[in-house]
Amino acid sequence: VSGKPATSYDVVVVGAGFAGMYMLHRLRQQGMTARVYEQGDGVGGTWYWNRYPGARCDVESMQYSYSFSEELQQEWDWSERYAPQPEILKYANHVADRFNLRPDIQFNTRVERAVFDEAANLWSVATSDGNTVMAKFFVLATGCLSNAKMPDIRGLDGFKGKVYHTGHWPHEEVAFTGLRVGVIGTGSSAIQSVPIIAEQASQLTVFQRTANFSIPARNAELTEQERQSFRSRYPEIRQFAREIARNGIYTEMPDRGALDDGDNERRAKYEARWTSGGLTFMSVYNNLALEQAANDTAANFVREKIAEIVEDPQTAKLLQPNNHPIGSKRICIDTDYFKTFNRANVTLVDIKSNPIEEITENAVRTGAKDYEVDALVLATGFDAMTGSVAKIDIHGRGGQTLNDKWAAGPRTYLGLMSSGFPNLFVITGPGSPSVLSNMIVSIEQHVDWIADCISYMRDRGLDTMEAAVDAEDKWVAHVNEVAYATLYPQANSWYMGANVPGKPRIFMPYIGGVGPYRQICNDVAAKGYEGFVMAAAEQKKRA
Ligand code: NA7
Repeated sequence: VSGKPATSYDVVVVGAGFAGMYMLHRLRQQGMTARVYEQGDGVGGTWYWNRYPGARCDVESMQYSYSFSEELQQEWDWSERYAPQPEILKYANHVADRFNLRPDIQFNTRVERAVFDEAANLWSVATSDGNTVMAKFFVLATGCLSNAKMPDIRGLDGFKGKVYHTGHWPHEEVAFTGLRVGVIGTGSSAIQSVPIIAEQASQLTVFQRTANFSIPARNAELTEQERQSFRSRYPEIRQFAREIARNGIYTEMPDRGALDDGDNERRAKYEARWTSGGLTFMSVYNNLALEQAANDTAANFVREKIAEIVEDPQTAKLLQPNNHPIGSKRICIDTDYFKTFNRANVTLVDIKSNPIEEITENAVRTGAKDYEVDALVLATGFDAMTGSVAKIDIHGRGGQTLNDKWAAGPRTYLGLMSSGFPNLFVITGPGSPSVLSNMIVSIEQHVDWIADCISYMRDRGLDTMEAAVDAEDKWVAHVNEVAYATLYPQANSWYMGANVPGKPRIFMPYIGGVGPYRQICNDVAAKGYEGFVMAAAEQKKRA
């Protein structure tokens, strides 16, 4: 390759999930050249990797879908209230074909290193196939829950049976029939997969460190009438999700707090939400995330439900979360999770009071006893929000690495850029609503904002853009302040980085709500990208 000039693009995008695909589409519409690198051999990101049994989105399918194309949203038929992973992946593939995205996506290729060349104002991007390309803009569409976290448990490597991570599930069929299976972790992935694995396995042992709140999903097939009713109201629904809803989901907005109702009325409201199912359980009142006493009413309601469902009182007690406010860890929604523990072949093991000491060749060993298993499912989650960014060796101005800059926690302005790293955008990065929202709503907002910004720069002959240090400092302080006005930081959650040993405890997403956040981003743009420094190269280099 020596002597050959590097290929150059206007934009290099990392990741071909929902963010990367829409980013590519927007850039091409603007007549820009873009190259997307994707480590998987297909599109879909999180929905490409998370193929575990029972994987489905907990945002309803009619809302967990792109809104940028009217034809697409009118023509695509979602089959169920919550789309199962294979259907979401099919949708992602449909989008890739419909908008002819594949020619600009290079699959099976990781971006390993990116260095900002200060003389040329270009990013030099090195990929796992040994190539290096140049790009004016570098966009990380790497996803927030994409870097599967293996637990650091002694002996795991020596286990003789099969080991699966929910976030990195094999593409071929996995059969647990007749096997003794151990599931480690009780987050959303476990809560979705445990009821299904229990039906297949001869014996299922679930190792729980922290009990989680979960609400029935009440999944069902969508009728054509339901789909049509949604479609005909799409303009209103999408606008609400973008501009008004706090989490990007169309739902009734609560007008009162939990303690404004009497006991009976409150109970009736919780009961109604429990019966209708889904994430909107938390939006029955407007202060559940803010006031402990209000939160307790919802938490107690769910704890009572668990006690009603689970027959063995000791197991029920263990399944009742008791050390974090409801919602402060991402609330789960399930189909028969708690009921599964009534099955004779399912056992719950409390590894909080009795931690796993090691994994032997054929068992999970706690201080109390060995639990023999033939296969292990690690439902241990992700190094969320920053994990996939950190895997890329990114060098900004003065050779500073992003990992060094973020060593004490991510620092961004608006969750979009980090000072010292010109022309580097993060889609749904830390400091934006991201994982606290319907991801597709947040993805579309960021992609549109970034695409508009790039076109603004092109129109004005500007070469670089970066976050100003003071704007970034203020934003980081604001993100923190808003978070600490809520109950969220009380939980050892992945929002806080608390699930990764050694990761700094910082509340990473912006909790101010997607509507207000969008307004802030729009205002910043309207004021000529206030808080960002934009410049034209003073001297254009001679060829
Ligand atoms: P989560 O929600 O991070 O859950 C991971 C679970 O694994 C959780 O119960 C953890 O307990 C447990 N865990 C993690 N590491 C260990 C070790 N080392 N030992 C024992 N138990 C461990 O990941 P999910 O994949 O379920 O869901 C992620 C998101 O995807 C979800 O919120 C939805 O938005 C979709 P802990 O709570 O840390 O004590």
